[in-house]
This record gives sequence, structure tokens and C-alpha cells, in this order.
Amino acid sequence: MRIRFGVVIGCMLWVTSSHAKDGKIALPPYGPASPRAVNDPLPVDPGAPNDRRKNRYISFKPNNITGETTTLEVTLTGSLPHPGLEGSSWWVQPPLPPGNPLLPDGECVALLGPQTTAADIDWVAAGCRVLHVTGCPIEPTSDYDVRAVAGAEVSNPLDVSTILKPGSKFWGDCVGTFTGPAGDPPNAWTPPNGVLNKDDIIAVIKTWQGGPGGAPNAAHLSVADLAPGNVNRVVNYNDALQTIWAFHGTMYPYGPADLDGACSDDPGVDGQDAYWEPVDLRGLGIARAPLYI
Ligand SMILES: [Ca+2]
Ligand SMILES: [Ca+2]
Repeated sequence: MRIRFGVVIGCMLWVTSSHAKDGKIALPPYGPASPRAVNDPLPVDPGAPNDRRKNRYISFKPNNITGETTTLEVTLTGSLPHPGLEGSSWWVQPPLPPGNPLLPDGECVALLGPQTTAADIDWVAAGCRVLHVTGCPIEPTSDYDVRAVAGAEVSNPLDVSTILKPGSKFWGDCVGTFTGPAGDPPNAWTPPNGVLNKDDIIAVIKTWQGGPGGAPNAAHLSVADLAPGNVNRVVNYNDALQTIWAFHGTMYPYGPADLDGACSDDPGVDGQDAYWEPVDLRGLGIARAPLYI
């Protein structure tokens, strides 16, 4: 645990600026009144189904001190899709209402947004033993630092990364292979294997068909939810088609994220606009025909 001096200096400058502007000293927009120790966020337990790299989610344990609250900051430290955004930070918003059929008990989903709307939350009491964070800033082939903040106290960063680019392509590698009923563990997808093939496409389609009592080879929501740029926390035809396009060589199509954590140029409400534009696949002069659903 340590005090992050950049935050302290930033707060001093911010307060000074506010004072000079209107003669008042405003309180910071988050955090309790008194600094205190804060636990470091932790990786998901080794061997757990979510202990893996993903495309559009990062997953970790908030690990706040029992009965106390923290605000979670996510900083982009490395990016192949948008290196110009490296160093940018967004803040985890309140967890979305529970009940998503693709999420086990004790797991939550939250979006990224600006600091002004950051959530100061007892994440464990909120039922978020594991937190899956998504949004436009979470992209494949990227690295992030996650810090917990409580007043002036800042945790050590937890380093988390999304998938490595598979082969000559840059995204869509969701899983490895399906273990089957005799596998160890049985009926589970192994972690992304650096290859984008039929198994990744099948995993997304089976998750789309899944849900409560659905296909036994459905993947986790955070594994199969790839689209649109402003991730919608459901797995449907759009996620399946994006995986197919990725298999055909289409590069990651979304972003960059803005300061609010949104994709300002997200192609359409559900990404459909991207399908209407013929694409020259791999520069070979082969135009992809529009696909109608
Ligand atoms: Ca794969
Ligand atoms: Ca989706």
C-alpha cells in the first residue's frame, strides 16, 4: 500500500484551481473524509473459469476491506488498437443490477466512466466477489492497471491484460478448445490459445444459444460478449458475426474511447452499420458482400 503522490499533487492543483476560479474550495468528487489503508485489488483465483485473458472484459477481485468502500480506477498502460490513449484512466461505475443469466452468483458487471460518476462502493457487500469490467476502453491486445482509491490512499496496481493478438490477426480469440464430458475440468472451454478458429466461433454461438439450462458448451458472458463497441452485456448474433469477421481477417473495429468511456464512433446501435460496408479482405481486392440478418 502506498500513497500515490501524483494524486495528492493533482488534488492540490485541482483545489487551487477551484479556489482561484470562484473563491470556494470544493471537496473532491469521491472518497471518505479521512484517509485510511486500502486493500489491493486481486487477480481472479488461479484455475477459476475466469482466470484468463478476454477480448472486451477485465476481471478481478475488488477485495475491499470488509464493511468499507473503495473507488476503482482503471488505467490503460499498453494498447495495440489505440496506443495514443495509453496513460488514460477511467473509473468503474456502480455494478449493474444482478440477474444476468450468464453470470454466476457472486459476480458482477460494471462499466467504465468518468471520475465524476465513479462509484464508492463496498463491492463485497454488493455481491461482487469477482468484478467484470467492460466498456469501450477495454479492448483486445491491451494492458491495464487497476487501483483501489479511498480518500488520499491508493492501492498498488493490479496488472491485467486482454488477449494477445492471435497470429496475424488482432482479436477474436475467445477460447482454446472444449474439454467435453471426459475433460478436466469437464465441459469447459480452455483459455484463449493464440489461434482464432472454429472453436472461438462455436463458443460465441453456443453462448448466444445458451442461458439458463442452455447449451452445455456456452462460455462465460465476459468471454463471449465482444460487441458492439459500447459493450451491451448480452451475447447475440452481433457477437457471433464479429467473431466470423475476425476469422476472415477484419481488424478490431471499435473505438477509440472518449473520456466518458464511450465509443463516440460506435458503428450503429448494435454495430450493424459495419456489416453494410464491403471490405477489401486482406488487401486482395476481394470485397466482402453485405450480410443481411
Ligand atoms: Ca482460440
Ligand atoms: Ca454483445
